[in-house]
Parts: sequence; structure tokens; C-alpha cells
Amino acid sequence: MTHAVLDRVAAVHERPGPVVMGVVNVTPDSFSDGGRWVETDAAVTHGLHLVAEGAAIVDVGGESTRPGAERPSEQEELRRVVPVVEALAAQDVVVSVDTMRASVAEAALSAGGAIINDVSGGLADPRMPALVAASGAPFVVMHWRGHSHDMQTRAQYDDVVAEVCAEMRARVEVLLVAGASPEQLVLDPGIGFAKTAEHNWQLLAGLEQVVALGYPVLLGTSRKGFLGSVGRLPGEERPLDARAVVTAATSARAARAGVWCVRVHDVTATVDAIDVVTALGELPGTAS
Ligand code: PMM
Repeated sequence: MTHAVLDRVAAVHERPGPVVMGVVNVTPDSFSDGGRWVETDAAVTHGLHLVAEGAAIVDVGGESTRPGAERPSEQEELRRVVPVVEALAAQDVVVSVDTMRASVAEAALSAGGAIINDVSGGLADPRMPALVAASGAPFVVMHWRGHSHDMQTRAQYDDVVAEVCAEMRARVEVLLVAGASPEQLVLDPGIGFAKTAEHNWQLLAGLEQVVALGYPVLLGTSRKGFLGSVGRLPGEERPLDARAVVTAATSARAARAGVWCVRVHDVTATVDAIDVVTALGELPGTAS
């Protein structure tokens, strides 16, 4: 059984392969697009542009999670996020809200948002699991080990794929005990969150194990640091606006692994990459 919102996403998407979630960060300081969409109108226009490019979901966030980032107040997060969610939802866009606060998630759902995307998987706010259960909305359970200001000190694993899977399963248990239903849950290995570049590559290589947990999987690699530095000498990173192609290459990898959704800033490049995987007959379950 799937959730009605995920069925709606599939209907909007109208094509095989992972659905594309376009990112709108309404923040002054997100690492990849901070400061560009802080005004409500600019954020809404950008969200609609991402939909025109092929995004089936627009993810609206008001808190930067870049390594080292400090948190905005709850009031400030609400001020940033709610008007954008409301305006996009009014235009029939499937909106997810990228928040770790139950209050912000609740306000966003009331404003027409459809999906809660919590990078802490419900760990940051003890009220989140109850809200997930009460709302019935799809909930992205991302793997997370602590807030951004010091998360990289927690990037320690013996077997990153196995440990991330086990920690996500533990979050799923908590959410189910709180009354959420399995159809609501989407898993995300949390690329870049308490992970080194090597951990990120190991998780990408092991994506099938995440998919095998039996829930839809969301993957967020877009423009992240390990894609800036891949193949480059130290100090010669790709600039943020030159990471669409490397991001699209990871979207192709995700498509082959059977991921449900990829969260990206550059929608066109990722749609193109998924089209190639589809044409090759390399989507799981479609081999000829
Ligand atoms: N990454 C960021 C923000 N939100 N949500 C999910 N589910 N998965 C991610 O990997 C993720 C996320 C950080 O990236 P950004 O600052 O460029 O949005």
C-alpha cells in the first residue's frame, strides 16, 4: 500500500524512475543557495520554475543545515517558510517542508504543505513523532546524529552502510510506536550529515542495502562538498554553481539502485540523467 500523497506525486511525475524534489531554501545562509530566495516572491517564483523543469515536489526549508550552521528562532523559521508553502500549495504544487520543528511542520501542513522532511528523523524535537502520527502526512526519516554546529565530530563508523541502516530502523520503530503508519515513512541516509566524503561514497555504493529496508528512499547529494572535491586536487573544488553534472551522475546512480526520490537544486540535469538510465532499461524492475 502507498500513501495517497505519494500516489499524487507519482501522478504529477508521469514518468518512470525516481521523482525529483526541487530545493527552495528560504535562508540567508544555506551552503548552496543561501540568500538567493529569502524574499517570499522570489522563493515562490523559483519553486514554480523547478516544477516547470520537472520537479514533482518542492522542498521548502527555513533553516540552513550546513556544517557549523546556527539555528534560526522558531518565529523566524515560521516567518520564512509558511508564506512560501502557502503560495506554492495554492498553485497545486506538492510541497514538502524541510524542518526539524514540530510547530513549523504543523503550520506548514495547515498552510497546504503535504510532506514533512525532517533531517533529524524526529530526533531533534520530541514532539515530532506525535505530530507525524496525528497528521498522517508522509515523513522523511533522515539519518542524523546531531545538530550542524558539531555534527562532523560524530562522523565515526566501522561500517557506515550497516550503521546508518540500523539507526534508521531504530527511528522507524520509534515512529511506529508513536502511532505513525508504515505508509507514511520515507528513509534517507543523510548524505553529508555526520559523514565524511568517504562515508558519502560508501553510502552511494551501498544504496541497494538502504532500498532493501523496504521503504521508499530519498537521496540528497545535490551540490554537496564531496561532489565539489571529487577528482580535484585539494583547494581546487568545483564552485557550487558548477556541480549540476556531478549531482546528476549521482542521480543516475540513485535511479539504478531503485531510489524513490532525489532532492536536487538543478532539476534539468537530474531529469536528463534519469532519462538516460530509463532509456538504457536500467531502472530496477524494467530490465528487458
Ligand atoms: N540535505 C540538506 C537539507 N535537507 N533533506 C533531506 N531529506 N535529505 C538531505 O540530504 C538534505 C535535506 C542540505 O542541503 P541544502 O542546504 O543544499 O538544502
